[in-house]
Amino acid sequence: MRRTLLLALALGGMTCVSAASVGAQAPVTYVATLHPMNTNVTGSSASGQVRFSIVGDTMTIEVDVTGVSPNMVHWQHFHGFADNRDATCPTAAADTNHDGIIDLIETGPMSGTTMVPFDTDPAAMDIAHGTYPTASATGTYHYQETVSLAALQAAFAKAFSDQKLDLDRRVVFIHGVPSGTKLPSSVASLGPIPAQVTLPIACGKIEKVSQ
Ligand SMILES: [Cu+2]
Repeated sequence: MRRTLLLALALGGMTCVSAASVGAQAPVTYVATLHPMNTNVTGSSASGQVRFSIVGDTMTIEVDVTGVSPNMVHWQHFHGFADNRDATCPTAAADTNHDGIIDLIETGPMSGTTMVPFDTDPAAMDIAHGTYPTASATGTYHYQETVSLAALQAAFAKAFSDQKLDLDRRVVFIHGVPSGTKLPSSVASLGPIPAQVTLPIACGKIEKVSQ
C-alpha cells in the first residue's frame, strides 16, 4: 500500500516536472526580414532573414543572407535609439545630402545608433573590433551565435543608460561593399572606419512572432 502510494507520488512528480519543462522551453522568437539598400552602389539585391530564438537565458541569433558582395566580411548589428524610441529602416528621405546613397550617418534619425554586433561575441559589444561573417563566393552567408540573454542585457544596460534590449524597437543592418568601391566624398562613415565597411546594404525591422 505504502509502496503504491510512493510510486504514484513519484510518477505524479515526474509528470509535473516534464510538463513544466516543456512549457518553459517554448521559444520566444523575433524575426527581421532584410530588404536591400543602396543597390545603385552594390549592383545586387541583398536580402535575407534574421532570427532570434530565446529559451530561458539562451538566445540564438541566426542571420541568413543572399546577394551581398562575395568573399568579404560584412558587419552586421542591430541599431536603435538609446531613449527607446521605435527605430525604423530608413526610407529614401534619409538621403539628406541627396547624393543618391544612404550612408551610415544618414540612417541615424530614423534608425538610431549601432547597438549590438552580430559577431563571434555579441555580449562584448565591441562594434569596431568584432569578428564578423565572411560571404561566400556566391554572396551568401549563414551566421549563428548563442549568447546568454542575461550577459547581453547587462552589457546593453551598461552601454545604453539602463535600457532593455527591447528587440522589437530595433532594426538590423547588414553593411559593406568591397574596399575598392568608389564612393563620393559625401558618403560619411563612423570615425576612421572606411565608408565601404559601414555602408548599409540591407535593413530589416525586428518583429516578435511568437511567445
Ligand atoms: Cu550596423
